[in-house]
Amino acid sequence: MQNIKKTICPLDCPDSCGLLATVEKGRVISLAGDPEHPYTNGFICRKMRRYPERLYSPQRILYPQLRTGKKGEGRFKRISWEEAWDRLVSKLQEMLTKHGGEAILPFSYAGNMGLVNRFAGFPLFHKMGATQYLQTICSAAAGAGWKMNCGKAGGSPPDVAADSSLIIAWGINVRVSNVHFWQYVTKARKAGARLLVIDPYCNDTARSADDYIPVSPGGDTALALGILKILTEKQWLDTSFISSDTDGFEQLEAYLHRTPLSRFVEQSGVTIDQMNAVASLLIENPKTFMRVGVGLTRNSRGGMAVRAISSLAAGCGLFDGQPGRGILLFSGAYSGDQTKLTFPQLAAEKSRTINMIHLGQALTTADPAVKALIVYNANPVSVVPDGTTVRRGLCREDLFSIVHEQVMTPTARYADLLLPATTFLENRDFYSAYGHFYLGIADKVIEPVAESLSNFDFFQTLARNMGYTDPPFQQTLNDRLMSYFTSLKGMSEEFCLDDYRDGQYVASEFGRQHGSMFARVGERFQFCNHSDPTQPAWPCLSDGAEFDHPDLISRFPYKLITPPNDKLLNSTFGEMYDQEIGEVIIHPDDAAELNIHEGDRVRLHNFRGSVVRKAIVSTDTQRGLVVAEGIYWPGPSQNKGINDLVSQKCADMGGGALFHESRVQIEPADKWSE
Ligand SMILES: Nc1nc2c(c(=O)[nH]1)N[C@H]1C(S)=C(S)[C@@H](COP(=O)(O)OP(=O)(O)OC[C@H]3O[C@@H](n4cnc5c(=O)[nH]c(N)nc54)[C@H](O)[C@@H]3O)O[C@H]1N2
Ligand SMILES: Nc1nc2c(c(=O)[nH]1)N[C@H]1C(S)=C(S)[C@@H](COP(=O)(O)OP(=O)(O)OC[C@H]3O[C@@H](n4cnc5c(=O)[nH]c(N)nc54)[C@H](O)[C@@H]3O)O[C@H]1N2
Ligand code: SF4
Ligand SMILES: [Mo]
Repeated sequence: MQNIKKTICPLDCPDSCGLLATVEKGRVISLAGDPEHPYTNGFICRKMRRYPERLYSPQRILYPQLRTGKKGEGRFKRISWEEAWDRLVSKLQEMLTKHGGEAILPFSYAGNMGLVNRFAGFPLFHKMGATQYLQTICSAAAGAGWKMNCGKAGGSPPDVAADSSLIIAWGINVRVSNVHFWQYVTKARKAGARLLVIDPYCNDTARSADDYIPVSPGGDTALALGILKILTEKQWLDTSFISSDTDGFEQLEAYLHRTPLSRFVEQSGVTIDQMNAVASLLIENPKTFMRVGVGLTRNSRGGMAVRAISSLAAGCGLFDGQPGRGILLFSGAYSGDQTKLTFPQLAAEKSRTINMIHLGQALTTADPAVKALIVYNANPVSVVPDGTTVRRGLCREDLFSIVHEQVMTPTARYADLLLPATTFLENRDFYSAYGHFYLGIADKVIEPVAESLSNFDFFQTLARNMGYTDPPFQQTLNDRLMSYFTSLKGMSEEFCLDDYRDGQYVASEFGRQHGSMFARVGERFQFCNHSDPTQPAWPCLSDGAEFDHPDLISRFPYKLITPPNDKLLNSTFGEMYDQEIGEVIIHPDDAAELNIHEGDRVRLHNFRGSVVRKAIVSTDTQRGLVVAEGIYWPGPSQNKGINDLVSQKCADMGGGALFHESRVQIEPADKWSE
């Protein structure tokens, strides 16, 4: 007998799909898109269609395990949960007595976007006085840049794009990382709209676009400001929106006026004709929708790029809420009281803070030293910058690493104590979205596989075993979920909490276009902002940290960016491709100079590390720029990952990472001994 249960995709993807799980004899046999979800519309990506394979994968972690081999070797023996609890409690208590809470470093991100499970460790870590970590790895630079200009205003509903005559995908590979937005692109194009892609390489989306602008990586500020200068000089801007909803335009205008257009052109990497062509498209198409990606912010000018692009959008009045006009970076659909999930009040005093992208540094040089690392919802060995240093840190004999995981990831292989985690199909949670305006609760679809525990059950039990009796540790999952749910603001007027049933999708009031996005939050767009003395007051040009570094340019002549591909979700699903080393796209002229041919194994290297990938020789990339899509697992054979090449330095704002700003040299791999 089969039955179908509703659930929600927990992965870190803007689309947060409504799913239908088909269950037979207690096993999930397939997943499909829910036709009742207004954004999913019955379709899901192929990654998620294959999730049942992951659920029952031979690489699934089924039981608690203790390391028997060397650190990183991935050899373990099974133990019982009783033994695991005993070891955990005695180890943590020893840490607290001997070294204090700051010797404990938690590390988690968004492997599971269910809000209760995502933040489940926070109350215990606050209680223990553990080191706090800044969750900067994804959207911190983008968020900080957006906030500086746009304050509390969120993004436009994605379906507005269906009525646009120009859609701009700016630094986002919609067909790979935001696939459901494509439905609006298709609808708009059927009515004659154009799709313009602005990206350093001709990605899947650009290949299907009407127009493509190959910006220099990190050149978006220059491009946006150059276009804004052209539009200002043509006196084309939306002066009524500028006066009704914005402040500080005169200062930015004065900067644009005194800066020659050639400087913007030069730093953007596009030609003056291309810049003029984009300006003309904006003039011809008042109904423009900008879908802006986080991808363009993963460099040392990333926060500034968001400020410049949103200034261009504001100059064109795209925030005015009129049909077909909009800009979407994050939906910002709801606001809830985060402390109902994290309980910072449990901390007796404020402990030190470490930026999560500095994990390598934290494990090798922090003073006082990190003695215990607790990882859940994340695969830091693969996703964190400077992987070489991270792995060196994890090999420290005096470090105790606890990893709560679903499958045998590169990080799990370094665990001293490895613990089995449920997947979203085995636990209840609450899911919101950052790319659209719906949320919902999904109950478990099947019982936990083997001895796996959800993050919530794991941390609640651990806290109680540690002897903590504070009220948050007595909560059931439903208590915590509902206390957060009832704190939420932003539901549409029709919503009534008492009538809510699992599996229902709740719409945000912001999911409807109604007038200026600033008027509805009672704020104004800030072209100029003096609030942060470390940032220029208005968007302006600056040099890139690694790309424009004079010492590095000659030694490492190629620029490297590392965007997602359609097989992996960050590093999730890596176990399905653990025999693949991944590819790197190289321009034919560069390949000829390097004597590299299609399909060759090539070694990318810099002073941080080296990685082997398979060459794709193609004009999809620019000269001097190589593109390595996908965070493949280092793999037992190579024990390396693409982030070995990436710096621990921060972006210009928010402490974000520089995943798209590394300098490398390239050699045929056979020149090196493996
Ligand atoms: N299939 C798949 N989907 C995903 C993910 C995944 O790994 N795989 N990751 C998920 C997560 S966690 C997130 S945060 C989002 C990521 O979403 P985004 O980062 O918003 O989108 P991406 O498609 O990753 O954007 C990467 C694009 O930005 C481009 N880019 C890089 N540098 C620059 C630049 O300087 N300027 C411009 N204009 N473009 C630049 C890259 O070439 C690439 O085409 O996607 C989510 N969805
Ligand atoms: N080079 C490069 N590096 C990048 C990026 C890039 O574009 N290029 N993108 C960055 C971005 S945008 C992000 S968001 C980060 C993402 O970094 P992470 O959040 O670490 O994401 P994943 O690699 O997907 O790993 C999530 C892990 O959590 C586990 N997991 C899932 N659900 C649960 C659960 O309920 N409990 C427990 N205990 N574990 C669970 C999964 O099995 C998986 O191994 O990576 C960043 N790293
Ligand atoms: S990964 Fe994204 S597109 Fe795929 S099912 Fe999940 S939310 Fe939908
Ligand atoms: Mo992300």
